[in-house]
Amino acid sequence: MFWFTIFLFNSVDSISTIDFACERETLYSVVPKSDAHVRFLRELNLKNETLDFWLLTTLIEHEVHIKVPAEQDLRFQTELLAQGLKPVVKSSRLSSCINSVLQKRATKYVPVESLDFTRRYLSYNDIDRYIDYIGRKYSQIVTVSTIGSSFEKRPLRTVTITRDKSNKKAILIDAGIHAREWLAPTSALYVISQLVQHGDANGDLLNNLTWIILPLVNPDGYEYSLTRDRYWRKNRHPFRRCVGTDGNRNFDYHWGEQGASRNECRPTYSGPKPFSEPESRAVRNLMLSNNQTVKFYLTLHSYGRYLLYPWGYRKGLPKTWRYMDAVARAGSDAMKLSHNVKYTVGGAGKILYEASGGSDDYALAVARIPISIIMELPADERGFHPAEEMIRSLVEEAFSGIRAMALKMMQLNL
Ligand code: 0X9
Ligand code: ZN
Repeated sequence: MFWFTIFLFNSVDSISTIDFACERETLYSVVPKSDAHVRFLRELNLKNETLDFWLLTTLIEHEVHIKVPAEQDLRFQTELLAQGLKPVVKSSRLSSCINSVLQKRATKYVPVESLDFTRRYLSYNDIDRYIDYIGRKYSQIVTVSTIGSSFEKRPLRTVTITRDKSNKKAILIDAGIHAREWLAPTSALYVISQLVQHGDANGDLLNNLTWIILPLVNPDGYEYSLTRDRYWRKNRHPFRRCVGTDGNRNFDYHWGEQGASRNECRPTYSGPKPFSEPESRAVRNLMLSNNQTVKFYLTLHSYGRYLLYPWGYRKGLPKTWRYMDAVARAGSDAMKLSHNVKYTVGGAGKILYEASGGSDDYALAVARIPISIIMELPADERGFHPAEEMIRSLVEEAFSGIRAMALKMMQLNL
């Protein structure tokens, strides 16, 4: 471990000094070949607190990605080899430290009309400025609302897009509950831009549908991951020993059961009680106050190219899974056609792992939104932060899937 001292210039031009540890870490890829391998990896995830599973599925022959700190490296390799698993180094130069070029770019002032989130990752402030701008410039079809605030008091803002106020069905999209999944808020912004700035090409999506979009559920975590620790996942609520709750373990449906940690130092900490966090409460209120019209809840995450539906807290499926499967398959077919990519479709608990307290399960079971889907967007070899040159094609791909899912949902009698 080595220590860096970083000088940050904040907006009032004073200088603050922050010391933090830059861990040297390795990202491994492992491919389970049997059920025993899958079980072993799942148990390793539950028992070893220092490993960070970036990609974990229960499917044989599907890659699993694990970030391993330097001091654990030898033990990790030995344990896996003993099971007949061959860990392959995907990246040996990972560091949670922020790349200063990226940081400077994210904080550089750019006039709002020129902000281009398809070419670089935006800071929280820039996302907020863009939302404001869209609200002002397209006020005939866009309403911007503040639906709550984050733990550190950043406003949580939705963009509602509707052409016809008497609209019947609505789609609710949120993104960025997990801080480090930068492509998720970026894709939500891209959906907004396509609908409002390219409304002519997307008339079919606006005619009979209202879009309610919350592009950044966890702004405190997002900003922290952009400026301090790029692999930060949770929000920034401080507890006695560690910081942060995993928002996607904090919803009150089978809260605190499988796949959610009670340890506040773990990336999947469920929080001290259901809805202990302002961000998950804001999403809940948004679902409940619109549940008469919202027929489709789509939550954007990364990574792995998955379209998944409940249940997440267990392996089984709800009675209505076929509707969600049809919508998800429309999305994966469209992306296969437009970008020749393969999305895996199925139940979240079955395909990934069981994890309770997720927003997707809550949407279906409690808010009674009939179609609830989690979209795990793609990565490149850098994992959560694809190269900026890749952003455009990745968000275009995502939009082609989202457009097809919205159209499919409209055909269903929900
Ligand atoms: O673990 C999660 O929260 C999601 N994966 S991620 O890599 N983006 O963290 C998957 C959640 C699936 N849904 C539920 N388990 N409810
Ligand atoms: Zn996520």
